Formats: sequence, structure tokens, C-alpha cells
Amino acid sequence: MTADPECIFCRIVAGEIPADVVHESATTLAFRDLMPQAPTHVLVIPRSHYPNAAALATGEPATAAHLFDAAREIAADEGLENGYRLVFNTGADAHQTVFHVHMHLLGGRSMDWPPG
Ligand code: DGP
Repeated sequence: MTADPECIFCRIVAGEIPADVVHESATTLAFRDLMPQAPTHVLVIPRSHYPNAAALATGEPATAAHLFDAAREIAADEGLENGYRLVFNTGADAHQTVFHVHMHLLGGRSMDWPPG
């Protein structure tokens, strides 16, 4: 497993920073976003440090799939039968601010398209 001691999400994985964890597996961790944009807003991350989704898919493709398995289980736990949105912000134009890949799982309200 790769880790970056400067990375805030690696520090959450290590238990150095508290988080409201809703799901975990051997390869993934999921916790509620500090600045929720929907009634359910969970970040699903790999335990290993990769800067973005493409790097994860190349480095640990099975773990990339595990993120989607986790999202399905969390959506069921959160009662999101009406649907939910999965988002990977990638790079500056997409407003990525934390460079440890994270899947946003958003649900519990109706959403607009296109996104802002
Ligand atoms: P993004 O803009 O896609 O890089 O999203 C980063 C998200 O991470 C943003 O919605 C806020 C959230 N976030 C940042 N720091 C922390 C933290 O320390 N704990 C938690 N739970 N969420 C955080």
C-alpha cells in the first residue's frame, strides 16, 4: 500500500485525523464529507495513495472496482432508492482540491444537469 505522509486522506486512513466513517473494507474507506453538498455526501477512497482515478485504475484496477462496490452498499444503507450521483473531480478545472483519489457519493435530493 502506498501512502503520502503529507496527504490528509492518507492521514484519515492511518487514523491520525478523525472522520465519520460509514463503510470500510481491506482496500477502501468511506466517510462523510466535511462540507456536504447533499443530504448524503460520502467520500469513498482507496486506502492506497493515488492522485486521481486514472492513476488508481492503472495501479490497482481491482481497488478501483471496489470503490463502486462500496458505493452500491453505502447507497443501499443510506436508502438512496431514487438514485445517487458518483463524481470524481480530476484536476484544477474540475475543482479537485484533495489529490488522493476520492469518489463523491451524493444523494438524498434531486440534482440538476449539467453540473455547475
Ligand atoms: P474535491 O474538491 O473533489 O477534491 O473534494 C474534496 C472534498 O474533501 C471536499 O468536498 C471537502 C472534503 N474534505 C476536505 N478535507 C476533509 C477532511 O479532513 N475530512 C473530511 N471528512 N472531508 C474533507
